[in-house]
Amino acid sequence: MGIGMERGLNQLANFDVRRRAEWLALYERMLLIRRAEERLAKEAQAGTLPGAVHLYVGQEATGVGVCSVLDESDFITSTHRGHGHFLAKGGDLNAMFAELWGKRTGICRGMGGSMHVADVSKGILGANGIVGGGIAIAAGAGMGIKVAGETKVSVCLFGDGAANQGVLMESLNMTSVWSLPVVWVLENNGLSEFTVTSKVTAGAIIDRARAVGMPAVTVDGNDVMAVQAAMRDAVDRARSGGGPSFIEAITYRVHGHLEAEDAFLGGYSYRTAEEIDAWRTPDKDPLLRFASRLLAEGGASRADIDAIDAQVHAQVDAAVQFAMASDDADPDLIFDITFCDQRP
Ligand SMILES: Cc1ncc(C[n+]2csc(CCOP(=O)(O)OP(=O)(O)O)c2C)c(N)n1
Repeated sequence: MGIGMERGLNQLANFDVRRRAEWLALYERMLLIRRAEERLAKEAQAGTLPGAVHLYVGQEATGVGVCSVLDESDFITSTHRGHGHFLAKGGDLNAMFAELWGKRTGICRGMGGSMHVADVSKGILGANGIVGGGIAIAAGAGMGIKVAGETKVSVCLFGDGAANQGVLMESLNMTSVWSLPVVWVLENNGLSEFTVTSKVTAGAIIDRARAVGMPAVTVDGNDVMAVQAAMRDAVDRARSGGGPSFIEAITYRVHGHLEAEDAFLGGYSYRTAEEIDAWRTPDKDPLLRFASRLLAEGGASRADIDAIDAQVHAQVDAAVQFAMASDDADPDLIFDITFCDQRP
């Protein structure tokens, strides 16, 4: 074999090794979100988890694909369904669980709970109990980046229900006019709480971005590689001064709007069991799909996948133990945090 050919084969082998590691890391992150949330569902059902939780199960490929092309210093804003975004952007599982259990070791010292997980040191500007609450924050973060002359990116993850908040049109317009480094990621799961979004939404949401001259694409939000590719284009555009972009990721929420939603619904149902099952199949579920691709094209073996599963299970168990063993949040903190040192 000639030296040139040998070098070529080595390069190919290096590329494959790198790709295998990158793909396994994507799979591991999606699985961490899935297993963490399945555990939360179990704890909620057993009555051992306080408060309401809105789970991201089924949408993991969107959050992970989006965050896989971001640096730690880039910003994301999130939603009430924010655990997956937090973990995808590198948030700490122990600190997130402790936050959900209302403990001092929580990422917000137990004062925020599930709908307010945030870690500004990792660019996670926060989940948000106000639907659409992250939209203007993301636009503002983009403005801050531009004023500071930085090459960072601000990403807004929001739902199709949130798209009907007026602030979206204002923010799309301003980020477009001022060419701000913002990526708008619509996680279109077709549902807004207990309402099918198409019943309350005129036209296609993506056209609202096109109306302000913004590049906009629709991708399969359950295909982590498709999301990653669209994000790469959008982030390159934003970092190089090309302004905002809009990505619509088509996905589906497999769990209820919140755990134990039946207690709210009182017998009413807004979707069928068949519809939910259709999104759990190997050709729809983001984890099953990516596991097949890893085995077929990514150089991974069944043993690699099983090893990740075992490691993730252990990580989730350890996080529950950490949360439960931590001290409860200090109620006195409310005066330092909420009222900025202004004690009554
Ligand atoms: C300002 C505001 N209005 C209404 C609600 C109640 N609410 C909570 S979630 C939700 C629907 C959100 O749908 P979407 O943005 O598509 O997100 P998804 O739940 O599908 O992730 C509504 C109306 C709220 N939390 N805040």
